[in-house]
Amino acid sequence: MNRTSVAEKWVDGTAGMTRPSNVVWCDGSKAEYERLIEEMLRDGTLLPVNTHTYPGCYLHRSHPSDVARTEQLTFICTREKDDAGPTNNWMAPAEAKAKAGEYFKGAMRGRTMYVIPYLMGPAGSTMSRTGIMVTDSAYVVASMHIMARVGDVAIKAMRRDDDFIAGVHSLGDLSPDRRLILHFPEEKLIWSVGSGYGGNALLGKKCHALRLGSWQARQEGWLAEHMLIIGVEDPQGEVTYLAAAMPSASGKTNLAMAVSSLPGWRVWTVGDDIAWIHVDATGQLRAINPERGFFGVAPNTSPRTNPNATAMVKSNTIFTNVALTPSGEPWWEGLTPEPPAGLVDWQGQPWKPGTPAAHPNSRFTVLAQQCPSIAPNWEEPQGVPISAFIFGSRRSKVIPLVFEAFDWGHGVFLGSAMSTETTAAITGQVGVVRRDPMAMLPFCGYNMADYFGHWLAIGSRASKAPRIFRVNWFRRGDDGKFLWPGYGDNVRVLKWIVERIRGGGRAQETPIGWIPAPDGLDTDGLALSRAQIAEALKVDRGEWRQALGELGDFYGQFGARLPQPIAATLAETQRKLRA
Ligand code: GTP
Ligand code: SPV
Ligand code: MN
Repeated sequence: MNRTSVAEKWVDGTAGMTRPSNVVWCDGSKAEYERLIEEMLRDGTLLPVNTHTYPGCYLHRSHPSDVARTEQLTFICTREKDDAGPTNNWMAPAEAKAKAGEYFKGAMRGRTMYVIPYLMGPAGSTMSRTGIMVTDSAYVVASMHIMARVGDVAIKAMRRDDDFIAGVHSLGDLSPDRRLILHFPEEKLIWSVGSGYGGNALLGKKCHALRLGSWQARQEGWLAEHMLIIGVEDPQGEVTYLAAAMPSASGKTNLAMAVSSLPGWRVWTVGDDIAWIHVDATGQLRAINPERGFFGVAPNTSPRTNPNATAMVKSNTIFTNVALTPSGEPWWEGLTPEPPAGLVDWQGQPWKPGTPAAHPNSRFTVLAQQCPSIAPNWEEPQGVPISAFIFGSRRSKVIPLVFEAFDWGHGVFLGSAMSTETTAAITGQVGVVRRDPMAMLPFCGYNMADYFGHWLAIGSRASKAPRIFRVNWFRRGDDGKFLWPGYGDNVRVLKWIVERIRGGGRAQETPIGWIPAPDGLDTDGLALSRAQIAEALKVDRGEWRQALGELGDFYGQFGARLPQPIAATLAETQRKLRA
């Protein structure tokens, strides 16, 4: 392997700080993956599962205090605090390095330091980017094999000696008191210590592809987004590509793999979590999925909700923090209507009814190529042409099932106005409403006011700006139940979106955007009354006036940095709601 001297020097320096007993450069081969699995089975990092029904699958049980992203320990370390902005945790670079340096010092003693050159994006794509991360966790290496393209393919893709994001990861002692996830965008550097959990430890994913990625994207004029990418095929075989942002554990993987309840309609999966989007020479927005696999939420994945994912994780999958049945099969809440007898819970204890069997944020890690709905062109270097963006969140009240922005600027406003109820994907209280613009609150590596401005600028560079839609599968009725069946029935909403893009799709104007007309949505065969559909689509002016008041407070913290068109659209919407 042709390792660059810059990389070698950086690796040596990192070993000097962390003091591993040996250093191994990873080649990404199948043999390497198998060696890692063997090693982890020997030391108990992985447990076998039933190899007859789940060939090539394993279970990892994490430390019980290391089961989700820890946003309070995640920092953007820019020289100027204002460049991180009011929505990010900030630490001065020198202070951050002094603090984490203590935790890294000698942290790899007696351990192997793996060096992982990785490529985010398809080989041969000008949109792809490279990184090199080191880690002392074999679980992280095996997961990186699945989630990124590892080895020579990455080295070859480097355009210069220093063309990589450098990432240092150590499990440290796994103590939340000695855990930090630090980003130094000005140095193309990530330091993560004290956690082995996905988004904290697989540095190619949220740290590189979103936080540093969004920083680079702004400098270079593209978008790095927390978005799924799909192709929606109509009964005539025409495919329309969409990208959708939704907060963590709020439906991206499920929509990306949806099995349509409408005959003739079909969803093709291009990506389920991250999209890198460029404006091409003709002004068309094109998206690639920088990842190679899926790190998906297990609970509620079932043959009914997500048959593609259920089939996909039947082989060659690493499960984390799921339960086990007496015959050694993985199990999680929702997989079957009733829990099987004799379950062992995610911590390895006999399951007690009333407690979670699988952790609510238990996950599967699996190659994208195993997905039955993977798009045949998902790895094409030029990406797929995006016709519309969707912003979705988890709101039990206020937000209608679907509506369409008036234009690009209004759509950017709707994305910036997004709020959501928190989930188990982050450590902390679940179900609390918080602001989450474009589902990027935890992932935008710079000042979000500048990010809104960047979105506005991208629209003006597009020859034909994609349409923008807002969705909410999670609105509840007075009885507390979901108003919309979701999952495969979400394709009914996608159908309306595709019709709108093509100039059809019946809609009515409201102060917040275009809502489907009473007969606009295809509800054929759905056991929902007209009244129930109207309830799911309702725009309550009183609720909206209050919500937009709170939005004004949120915008306020950006001061003069907030782009004027965003503030103007808020004022205009408030005026319409008062009229
Ligand atoms: P991250 O990987 O954390 O970014 O999550 P994600 O956005 O990919 O979310 P995912 O699709 O894994 O869904 C998270 C949870 O929401 C799962 O338990 C799903 O079953 C549930 N969910 C997804 N789509 C729907 C839907 O349409 N309706 C309802 N009620 N629940 C859904
Ligand atoms: C999310 O939390 O948005 C995830 C899981 O997709 S993680 O990769 O851990 O961030
Ligand atoms: Mn995510």
